[in-house]
Amino acid sequence: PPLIRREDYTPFPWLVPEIALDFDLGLDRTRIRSALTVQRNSAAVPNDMIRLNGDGLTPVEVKVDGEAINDWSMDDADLMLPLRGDSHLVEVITEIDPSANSQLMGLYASNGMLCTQCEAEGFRRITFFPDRPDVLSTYRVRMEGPKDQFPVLLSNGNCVAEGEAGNGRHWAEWHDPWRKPSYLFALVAGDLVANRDSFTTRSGRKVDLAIWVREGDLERTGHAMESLKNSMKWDEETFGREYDLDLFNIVAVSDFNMGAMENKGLNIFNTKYVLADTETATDGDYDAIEGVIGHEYFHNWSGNRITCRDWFQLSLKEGFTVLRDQLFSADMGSEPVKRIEDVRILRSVQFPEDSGPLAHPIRPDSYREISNFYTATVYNKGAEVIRMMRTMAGPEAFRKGTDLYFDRHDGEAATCEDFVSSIEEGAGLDLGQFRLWYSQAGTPKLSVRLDHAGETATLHLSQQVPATPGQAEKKPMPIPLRIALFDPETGRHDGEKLVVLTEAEANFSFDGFARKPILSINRGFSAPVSIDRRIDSEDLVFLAANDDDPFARYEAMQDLVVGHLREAISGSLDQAGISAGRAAIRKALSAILQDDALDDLMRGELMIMPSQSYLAEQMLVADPAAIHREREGLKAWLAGELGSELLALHDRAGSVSAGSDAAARGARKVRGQALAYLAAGDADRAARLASAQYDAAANMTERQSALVALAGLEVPQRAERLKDFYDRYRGNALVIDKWFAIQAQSLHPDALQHVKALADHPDFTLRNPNRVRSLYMAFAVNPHAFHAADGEGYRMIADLILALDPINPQTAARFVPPLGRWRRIEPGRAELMRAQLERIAAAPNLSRDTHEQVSRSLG
Ligand code: DPP
Ligand code: ZN
Repeated sequence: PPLIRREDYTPFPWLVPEIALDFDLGLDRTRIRSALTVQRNSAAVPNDMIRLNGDGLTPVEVKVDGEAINDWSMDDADLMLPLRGDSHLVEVITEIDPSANSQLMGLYASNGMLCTQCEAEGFRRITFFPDRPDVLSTYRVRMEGPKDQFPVLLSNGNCVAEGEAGNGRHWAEWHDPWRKPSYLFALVAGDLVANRDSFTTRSGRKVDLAIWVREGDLERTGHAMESLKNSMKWDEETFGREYDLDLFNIVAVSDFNMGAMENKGLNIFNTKYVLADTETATDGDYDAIEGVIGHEYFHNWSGNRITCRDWFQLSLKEGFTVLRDQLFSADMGSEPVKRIEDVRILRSVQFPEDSGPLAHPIRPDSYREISNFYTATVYNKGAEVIRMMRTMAGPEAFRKGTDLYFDRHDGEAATCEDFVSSIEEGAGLDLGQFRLWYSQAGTPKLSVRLDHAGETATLHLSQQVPATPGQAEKKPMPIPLRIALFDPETGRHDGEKLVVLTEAEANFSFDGFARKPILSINRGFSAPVSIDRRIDSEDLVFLAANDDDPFARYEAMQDLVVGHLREAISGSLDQAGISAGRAAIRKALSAILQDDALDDLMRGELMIMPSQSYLAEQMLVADPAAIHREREGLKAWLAGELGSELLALHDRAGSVSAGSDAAARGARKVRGQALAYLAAGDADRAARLASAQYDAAANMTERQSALVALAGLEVPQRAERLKDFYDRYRGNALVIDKWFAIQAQSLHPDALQHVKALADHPDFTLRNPNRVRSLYMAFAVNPHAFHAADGEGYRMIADLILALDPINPQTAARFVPPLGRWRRIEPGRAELMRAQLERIAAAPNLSRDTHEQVSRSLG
């Protein structure tokens, strides 16, 4: 497959101001007539041919200006037509089989309904079209089909006409007044019911809202609807963005590759991000729904009104929209807790990506398959980069920058550069050097030391940006750091400062310190860097107990544990060193358990141990077995030392854990954390506690955390409660996904055997992405099982990739990165991982998706 390069961008020689689509719908046979008005693009190099992208299509009929023609040709999968004049009407008929579309790209059948997914390049699987985001058209869509099978017919924009067609058939016509690229096209036809509501915008437009689901799911759409209304209001208040149609539809489908899709006026969602009630969804699920509903809604401006010029600019809409959804969720709930959660995801998913064979800048320079670039780097690091601009500008000036961006580029297909220039000008920042964040991959490593002499404290900073594939040499990046200097005796500081490191090395001096202060740095995680700080563990214990920046407090706790485990894992600690390290952690954790000033949501965050993947990331070459052993060993030791405090917390939280307010949610969170520690200690006691919690649970949050604890233990209650859970929720796909995932992710020594057996369970299928992920992604991120010393875990993931690739290549390719980490794993396992990648690479007919990921991983 060819390499596509950012620098090769050229505008398309033809404009397509209008497209009319006519669908004759059927599950196994849908016929599509499309009519494009095309005009020469005076801004492009003229071309007497038009290339209409296709994927797996054969034209049934081609007409130009009303006449059937036969001088068309195919170039691979694309349709090439000669066009000699300045404007033409091009009509093409295609026919597809939605029920055979297991890739879930284009138009496909799911549970008897028809739906679409067109981002990034799915529209070309429906009809021939210049399927690129810089070709903007207004869409008119007519669809017709059997009324009993498809009583509901939806597309983008407004329904302008509908009627009966005889023979039990009906039709509807939709018109979207806003120009859009093909990736935002959507169509849904099925037997659905709606939760209806409305929202009046600040300028008085009444918008009808509908969330469409299958009969029986309606009662679980309330939270999604509340989240939607909150999103609409928040975007008006925070970014000045108002909705621009009279109708906003959301449809939930159970077979979906992504989380959700922002199609204009017709968002299509994975059911996972719509359906919730307290019996079947956890607090985490509720938060995820709010975040994704917000995310897709916010795309209406950051993505739809202003879209991307080409797919290299993906972070233009995704990085910005992730930042917008993060700020929204922070405003709806706890800002510090949200920040910590976002950083945890960044560091456990994006940092490993940035230090491995698939590292790429947030604005990539080349790709073979764009689906492979919907990554944590483009999304989450992309959001961090824009957040840094906001930190440097301050929120008010940043808003001036975004206002200018929306004003200046509304209706356009824009670039990341357009965004940066708008912020630069609107916010009054110089972002010259800052643009390196768009072009350089890799997580900068920052070394930090604080010296003290006389009354002066001097902060020494140096940065190093590691080499990444294709980028051996790096330039220093501007790194904005929020810092504070604490007086160790008063426990206070005299105000936070922002320092921006722009050189490879620099010193910053601060006067007026009679005593050596304690440094709190990268407060709020102001820059997405990894920090190596020379700091005593007493100072970390101090910060973990006293820092007034909640993130910094969390970070001190993490550093304390990471620092200790790193030494313990490397074997460089003697008995005294182990005792001293553990004692410091015990002291800090105990302070967290006791601190009455902390709310439980925050306490729960502070209790969470650094993940194995984050720990592995700290080492050049990691031994997963040693990491697992030391991390679990520390947990078990803490469970023993702080057993009565943890039990008391579990008990106290159990008495206040009902309800949906922050206090109850916090109680459920610390309850789950307390149980996780206790389960590492005395197994019988933990099993009794967890079983009792499971049996008494009035909500999924508590039931799930109890089952997670039990699933990791070799106790009789394990099988009993797993069976109960399955019987209780049989038929509810989203909850059965949890049942698979809990077992695949468990700490149980036989987790790998359990996954093998579950693959043969009648409820398991490779055809549903949620189900595949619930078993195999959960397994691939379960280090002790995936990294089984004999390589069996690697073989299972390779087998999965090979089996799934012909069915759903986009989802199959997502399983390559866990194997791609091989260079950072100890040599014995590394060899076994590499061998599996070689085996995949040697398979015939590999998809472009999987082929690209495997060859980059081996390269
Ligand atoms: N639907 C995906 C998202 O919203 C891709 N745009 O991020
Ligand atoms: Zn998005």
